[in-house]
Amino acid sequence: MTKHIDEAYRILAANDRGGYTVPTDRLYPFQWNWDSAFVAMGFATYDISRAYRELERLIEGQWATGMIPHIVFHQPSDTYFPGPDVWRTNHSIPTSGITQPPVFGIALRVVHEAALKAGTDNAAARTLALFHAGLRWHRWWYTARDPDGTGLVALLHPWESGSDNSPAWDTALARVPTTTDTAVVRKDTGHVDAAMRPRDEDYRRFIHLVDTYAACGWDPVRQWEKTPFKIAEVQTTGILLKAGEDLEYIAKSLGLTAEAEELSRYNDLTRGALLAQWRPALSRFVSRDLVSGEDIDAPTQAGFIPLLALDLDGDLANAAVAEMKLWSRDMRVAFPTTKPFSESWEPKRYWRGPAWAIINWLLIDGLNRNNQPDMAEALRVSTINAIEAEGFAEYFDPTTGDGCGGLGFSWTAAAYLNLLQTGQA
Ligand code: 9WN
Repeated sequence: MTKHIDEAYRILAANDRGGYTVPTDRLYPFQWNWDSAFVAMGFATYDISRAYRELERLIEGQWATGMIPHIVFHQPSDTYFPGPDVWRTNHSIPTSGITQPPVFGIALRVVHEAALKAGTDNAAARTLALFHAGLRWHRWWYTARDPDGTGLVALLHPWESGSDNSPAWDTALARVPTTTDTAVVRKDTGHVDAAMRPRDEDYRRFIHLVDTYAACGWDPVRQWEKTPFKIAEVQTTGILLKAGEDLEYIAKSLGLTAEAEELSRYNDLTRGALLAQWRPALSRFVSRDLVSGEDIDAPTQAGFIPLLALDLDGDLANAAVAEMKLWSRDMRVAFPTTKPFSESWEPKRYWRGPAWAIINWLLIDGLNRNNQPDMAEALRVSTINAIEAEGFAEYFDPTTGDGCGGLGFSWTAAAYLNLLQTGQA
């Protein structure tokens, strides 16, 4: 165990580019939004000042609208596509033009509480500045990505989900043309096996959407009108609600009454909306395609992420867990991101089947919240064992346990440190 803890520290140090952490060398040479939030929670287990720094560097990229972009291009690199020239966002620090799941608020509470416990210098001031950035981002979600006030927030690009090529997008993405104004010159397949990555056709559609939004001048209202891809999504909304609860908690602890009330209103709205996405026949939550108006019933991990932010009735939680057990049965490593042996299941292809340590982390927290300690513990042990056997891989083939994708991965190191600590609690 000590050997692996040291290796986790070594990876986080090796991926440090000056106060921010790249997901892994070369394949992802910039600062990614939700990666950094997980990484900050990893740092919070042993270096609280560095944990704050990770979040502070991320918000250097925050837009005037409040959006925190999915990539901040602090320094140039030619090992990743698409770079700033494709995004054309004209931000003073180059950034992408889309966002990613708002794990930030969850991370901020973890860092804040660790700082209070350790008596870290300047903790209150550092938390306060980050809290305001987080609140501005949540306001952006509720205006730009839920203009009708439904309580569910929408994604306008598969990359915003963090689960880029999930089967959940297949139907909606098929409506997006494969034509692009930009040359698609992939770099990812030069770093890892193409069979583990999204297909070329997916990339062409991803870039078509980037071209469309660049042509809208990245104006949220124009994008909302123009987009052929608009998904009210339960994984992101579940994360937003948990982060909203954590920001509300911080607001109360800092005596920010008006801000706490504002967050509480958002949270109440979303809690009801998310609960309404439960489908008893499927024993999970479903997203909605806002272009077709239809439920997205593709069986993916996203259907269980709302447990993170909801206190479900016992029957409902038991039904979700029974379904999760069914998906995990006979898997060497849980939790598969697509239901095993379903039509779209591909155990090695990125978000179409593999198990990811950070997804497990969110699921474990959701299971514990909903009084399911046995399943939570099984998943925690399964994740730790996979990492100790295969190293800090980007993700794992659930059927064989093989580590896949990039190696020396920052969020896998952070997950390992966090999951060890959860077990000691
Ligand atoms: C696009 C960095 C990121 C993760 C995402 C993961 C992958 C990027 C890509 O890598 O996405 O954002 O180029 O494939 O899907 O979750 O944040 O680790």
